[in-house]
Order: sequence, then structure tokens, then C-alpha cells
Amino acid sequence: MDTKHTSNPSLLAWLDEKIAFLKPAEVVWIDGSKEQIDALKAEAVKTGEMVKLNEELLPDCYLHRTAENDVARVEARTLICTSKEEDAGPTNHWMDPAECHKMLDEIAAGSYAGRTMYIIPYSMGPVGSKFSKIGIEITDSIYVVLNMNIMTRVGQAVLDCLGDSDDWVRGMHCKCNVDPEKRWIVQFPEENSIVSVNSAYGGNVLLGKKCFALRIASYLGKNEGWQAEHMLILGLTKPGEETKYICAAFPSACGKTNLAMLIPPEGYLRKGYKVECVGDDISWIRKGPDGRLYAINPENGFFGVAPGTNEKSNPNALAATKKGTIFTNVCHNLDNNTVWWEGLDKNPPTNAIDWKGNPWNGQESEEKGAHPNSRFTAPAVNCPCLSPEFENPDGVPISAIVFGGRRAKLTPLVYQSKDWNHGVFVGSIMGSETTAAATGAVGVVRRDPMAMLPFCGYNMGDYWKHWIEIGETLDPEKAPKIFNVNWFRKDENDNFMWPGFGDNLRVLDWIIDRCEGKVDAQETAIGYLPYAKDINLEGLDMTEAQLDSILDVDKDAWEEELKGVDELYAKFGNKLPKELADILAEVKGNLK
Ligand code: SAT
Ligand code: MN
Repeated sequence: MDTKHTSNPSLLAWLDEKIAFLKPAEVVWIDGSKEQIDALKAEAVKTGEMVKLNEELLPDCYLHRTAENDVARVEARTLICTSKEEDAGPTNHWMDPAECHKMLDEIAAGSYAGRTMYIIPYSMGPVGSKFSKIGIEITDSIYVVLNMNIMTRVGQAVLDCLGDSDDWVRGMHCKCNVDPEKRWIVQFPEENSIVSVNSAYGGNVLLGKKCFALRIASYLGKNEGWQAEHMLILGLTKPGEETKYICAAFPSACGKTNLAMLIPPEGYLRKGYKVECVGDDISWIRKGPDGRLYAINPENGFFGVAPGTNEKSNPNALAATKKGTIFTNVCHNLDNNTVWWEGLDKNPPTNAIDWKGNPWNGQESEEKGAHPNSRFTAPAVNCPCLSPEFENPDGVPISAIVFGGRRAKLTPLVYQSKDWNHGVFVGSIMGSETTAAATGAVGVVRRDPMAMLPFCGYNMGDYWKHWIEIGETLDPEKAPKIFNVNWFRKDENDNFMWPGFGDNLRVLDWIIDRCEGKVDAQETAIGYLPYAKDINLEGLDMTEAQLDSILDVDKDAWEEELKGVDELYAKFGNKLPKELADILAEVKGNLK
């Protein structure tokens, strides 16, 4: 094998072992050069793996369709393999590591025969930043290579930065036959390794993303004193003030990308408000030299949900998809060789191919043209509102942490926790209606603590404890303030009661004012709620009374809700931090 790329002994030994085991016909190192990437794109077009789109309208953009049974993350087949089952905890699927390796070996052995093994060296975070971590993913899929090349920093610079260090995450992806019965997404936190077999869909195979940057990284963070969170990062600048940064955690497909790239309402724009995007999905957070918490976005692109993205909902994301983007499972408009999805505009193409690859006429068909979890993989640099701090190796200082779910009832538009630990409690009791981002039923409320239910790489009780311990190291004056939001309240007729999108800035505005002690709030059983008069409704077709109706605390409904929290907490036995049990009891008392 060609070894000019690195002399790292642990990496070379691992590769030798994998080559002997997987038996590829060819081995190719990914250096991320334009020539190499262009050649791979051409090859993928030749084999039909990708379709080249209209070069004038969508330069350097491609369409890919996955197998019909391979369109979302598979939580039931996602495993955390630790030597002790207790270390994976009650919210993860666990298997004994030795047993799991045996199972995976049987599936993967020789599976690269006749195929090419691509070796992708990548950095999560700016290459060389103290926040950053390095991974090596081997794959037999060009689609994976091209997506990783957008989503992460790839190439020789990463290997140079790694040097001879053993501190890198081993990732093995084998497409196999894309057999759903043999599909497994497995994290081995104690081995710093990931194995993914029989899938070719985004979150299952772009191993830098959920597998590494959340599951493995959360485990590393626990041991090394930092945090990996399912959070966007945005910068909000008020006229004449310095930029404040907010991290916000929402489950998949609940609008993180839209919030991160928000365009302020007219009146705010006129005054000079500005929102800039640092990240739309993942935050790595650690304490800076000044005692404040700092965050980076470890990714280099956006793997966003296409349906619903349009000129109104998220013009910045749409703009980001106009070049160098890979579309997955959207609808192919044959008239002009572009793409379309539900909610893009009101003119579905009539001469099209749907996400399954069948002829589709948007005027006639009852079926969807794009899969509800169809995606775009767009380079971050394309985003018109990308923050100038995006590449800052020291990250950005966080003023506020925001949790949020999709709840038609109960949860008010916004409330603030009483202190850090109460904020951890607020995150831990998050509930949200399920979406198409994972296989399974859609629209069912489930508990999704910190939006990390599918992504926490260790016992969630220990994870909560880690949050509490981080808080103990922070000066309360410098600690981010913690909030909860809900953009998704519905009235009796199933209509959303809050306009959402750009108007969410009105809530962020209040949040920053709270952080700076500029505005009062009312203390309630669940935390501090805004006075309706303090949320600016200027330019909105909404009365203060209407706003009040989503700033309510229905005590009976909350008591019901906390029964679900009892059930969740009970699963953790002595792993449940006492601090959280105490706060739960206190909140219950407040509701009496
Ligand atoms: O499919 S991904 O896991 O990458 C996206 C998501 O579900 O948040
Ligand atoms: Mn996500």
C-alpha cells in the first residue's frame, strides 16, 4: 500500500488490518484536492450513483437517491457497545462489544471485494484548534466521500496535524447490500471507534456527524471536561452592540437550520438587527481562559432537511444550496434538470422523477415528490449569513443556552430557568413530537432530553451529572443563562399560534435582554416567563392577549407531564443526579 500520506503507526496498522479483512480491489487516499473530488464526481455520474444537475442553474450540484428502505437514521439499530451495559444506560441500545464485533465481522468480512476502499482523513472543527478532533473513515461509497468532503475538513493537512498520535476516531463504513435486516450503526466509545454496515443514508454513514461529533464526542467530553451537544450556534447583533451568541438544542427536523439562519422581521432589520450562523446542528463546548463557555461548530457544511425550505422560511439555506451541493432523495425536475421538494414553491414540476426514481407529475400525483427526510448537503461557505467567527479556532462565547421541542400543547413560547441546575432540569425533561428524521411513527410525543436521546454516547444519568459538574466550575455571573422555547403551539383548529421563522427573533431578543438583566419576568411554577408586553409584536398580526395564551402555565397539564418525567427518571436508578430529583420534587410542589 502507498504510505506517503502518513507514517502514523496506529493508523497504518489499523488500515493494514482492515484491508486484509475487507479485501478491497483498490485503496484510495482522499486528499480533498479539486482534481480528485472532480474525478470522483465524474465516476459517480458514470455509474449512475449521482445525477449531474443543470450547470447553469445549480453549478457543481448533484442528485442522489438512496434505497427506499434507507432514508433515515435507524435508532433501534444504533448501538452503544461498552463493556458494562450500565455505561450505555437505559436510553441506548447496548450489546457486549466482543459479541457485537463478532456479529459485525460476519457481516462485513470481505465486503469490499471488487470495490474501492476510500480512506478519508477528516477533522471535526478547524484543523489544529484545541476544540478539534481527528477521525479516519474508510468507506466503499463515493457518495460518502463526497458528502464527508462537504461536511468536514478533509485531506493531507489533517494527517499532518495528527502526526504520530493515537488520538483519532476509527470509522468503518461498509455499504454491503444495504440490507435493512443487517443494518447496524455501532459506537464503541471505549475503543474510540465506529462501525456502520448496510446503510448508505446520511446520518448512518457520514460518520463524522452523529456517530462521532455527538455519540463518541459526548463520551470523550465527559472524560476530558467538555461537552458535545445537539445544538445550533447563532450570533445575534443588536444595533450598536457587540454580538451575543446563543446555542440551541432541538430534536432533528425541528427547525435548527431555520433558526440558525434566521432573517429578522422588517422592523428589526430597519433598526439594524443581524443574525449570523456559526452552526446548525452540533456544538462542541468548553470553558475558555476567561471562565466563560465557548462553542465551535465541528462541521463544515449543512446536512439540512429539504422539504419546507423556501425563499420565505429560509432564504439563506436555499442560497447555500445553489452550488457545490449534493441533494439526497428530492424530486428531479426533468424540464430544466433541477430539483424540487414539497414546500419549495407552489409549482411542482409535471415532468419529473420522484425520490423513488419513478416518473412523477406534481399536478396529478397523490404521492410526495421528495421524501419528507430528503436532504441537501451544502458547504457552509455558501451561506450568505455565515458568521465571520465560523473558522475561529477559539470558538465563540455563549450567552444563552436554549432548549426546545415540538409541542402542540403545554409548553409556553419561552421560559427561563432559575439557575444552571434548574436549566439542566429543563433540558432533561424536554419532550418533542417525533419527525421523519428517524424511522418509526411521526408526531408522537417522546421524552428527548437535551435533544440528545438518539445521540448521547453514554449513560444519560452520567451525562446529566456532567452538565451539573460543568456548572459547578462556572462563576454564575459568567455561566450562560438557560431557556426553553416552543414555536409549535397549536390552537383547537390545528393552526400554529406563533408565526415562527424570522419572528422567532422577537423571542431571542427577550432572551438576550434577560441575559443582560434588562427586562423583568414573572416567576411561575416552571420558571421565569415573559410579561406579554415585553415581547415586541410590532408588525405582527397578533394581540397581547393571543400572545398571553401561549405564555401560560396550565398546572394540571404540567402535573400530567411530570408523570412522564417520573417514568423517565425512574429508569436511571442511582444514576439519576440527586440535584435533578430534588428540582423535580420542588417543581411538583410549586404546581400544587
Ligand atoms: O440524518 S442525520 O442524523 O444526519 C440528521 C438528523 O437526524 O439530525
Ligand atoms: Mn441533528
